[in-house]
Amino acid sequence: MTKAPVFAVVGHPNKGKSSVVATLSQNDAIAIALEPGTTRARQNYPLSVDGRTLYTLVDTPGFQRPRRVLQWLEAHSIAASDHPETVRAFVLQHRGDDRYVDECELLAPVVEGAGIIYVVDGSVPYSSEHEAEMTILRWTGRPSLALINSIGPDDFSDTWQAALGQFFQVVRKFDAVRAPFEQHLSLLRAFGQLEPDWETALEEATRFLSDQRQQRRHQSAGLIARALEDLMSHQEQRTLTLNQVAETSDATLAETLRDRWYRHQRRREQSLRIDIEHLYQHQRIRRQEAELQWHSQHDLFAEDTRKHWAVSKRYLATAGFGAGAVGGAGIDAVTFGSSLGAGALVGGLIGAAGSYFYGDRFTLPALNIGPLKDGLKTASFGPVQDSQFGYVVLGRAVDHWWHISHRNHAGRELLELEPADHHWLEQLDKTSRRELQRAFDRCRRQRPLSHQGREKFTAAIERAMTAYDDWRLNRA
Ligand SMILES: Nc1nc2c(ncn2[C@@H]2O[C@H](COP(=O)(O)OP(=O)(O)O)[C@@H](O)[C@H]2O)c(=O)[nH]1
Ligand SMILES: [Mg+2]
Repeated sequence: MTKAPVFAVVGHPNKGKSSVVATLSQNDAIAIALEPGTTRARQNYPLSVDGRTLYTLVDTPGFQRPRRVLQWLEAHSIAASDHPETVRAFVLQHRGDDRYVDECELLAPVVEGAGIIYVVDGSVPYSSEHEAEMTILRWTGRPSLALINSIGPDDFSDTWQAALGQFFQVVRKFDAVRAPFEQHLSLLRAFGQLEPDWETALEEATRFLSDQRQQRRHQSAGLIARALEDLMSHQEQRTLTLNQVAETSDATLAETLRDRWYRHQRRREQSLRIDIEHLYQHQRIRRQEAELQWHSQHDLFAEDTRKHWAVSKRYLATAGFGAGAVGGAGIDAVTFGSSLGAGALVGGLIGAAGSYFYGDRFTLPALNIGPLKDGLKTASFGPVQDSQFGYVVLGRAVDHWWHISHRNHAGRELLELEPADHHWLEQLDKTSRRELQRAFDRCRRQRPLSHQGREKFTAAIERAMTAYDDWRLNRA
């Protein structure tokens, strides 16, 4: 097996070198700072899949004294044919020399065989002060690629392109923070073209990464399916002695169980978020998201939450919603208006009809107190009977997944999850709609999904994720 390629990411301080390393090595632990000089020693960041290193990125300090270095090189070179040797001699002779610590650190991996990724900021004008460092890099004779990464809003990439083209074999625009995954792959392929020794390894790397991306999508669907099963079937229970029954009012009991139920649902949703983030190797995302909310007095989902994530009546009709329970009466016959009063009443109606409610608000479970048995009574709260709950949780989960799967590891901005203004599931095919609704129905009856049932549920969620991805793409 050939050795995995190594790329040294070099350039001026504070131009996005560490950001490029973070993105290409899928590692969000890399120091990216506002202050120049964050990186003093070079640092290796391998990208591994299944314990195998596909390639390694080397983060380096920026050039500090390129003109001095070039002077030295010119003074010690006789002909162009000795340029790579002269650079090597420079590094050997100046190790430990305080003046050239940064240059030695960044040139060492290159003279040891790394390829060069030179990073510049295309939002500031090109200036000839870069020519010394570009010349040094050219002298190394290593395969080289320049990236124009724009940090600010202005665009001077044309002049950059013209200048860089004279020093580097390939010049690409590459936004370290926003470049889509396909561009990461395309960079790797470009490097494979530059260095025949790396072509096979990098072809393989792009294949591994594409497969991994598919797998992660599938695994995410599985994680979302599990969370939905938990959330939709969750029940809080409490067993009371006769004394306790006498001392505790139904209202208090309902409140306690309901609070515990809310808390469980919120925690479970949070753990799903973290699982998805870790799956994509995002370990330190700061996230802001409205919690699942209810109007606690009425056991109603907060209207905002519902408005943004619930599905429409038309959607439900095509999902096989209410079949059987509603029968010939038609779906609209069981639609209550928002004029309908307190949650308790609504809850009662739902319990009685064994059906759903999808008016302008939607309901959460009612308290259930079982019969006396051996001097004990069992009170329970849940599972939720309203399948809109499932659609809300699903919508929020898919939206979060989408942001994570498209986020580069250089991203440091707060992840703000805001509700969509669109019934995104309307893109989904009918079969998937039915699979989702069927799974929700089983869960709310606390009937665990069979292995096959879960596979179908997961597949439907995965198609919903794809539909959402397409919808986002078309909107962009
Ligand atoms: N908006 C934006 N900011 C970036 C981009 N790349 C880097 N930055 C910012 O530029 C600064 C320097 O980035 P860093 O990767 O640490 O540069 P380095 O010193 O060359 O390693 C940081 O504040 C980054 O957040 C980019 O593509 N877009
Ligand atoms: Mg850095």
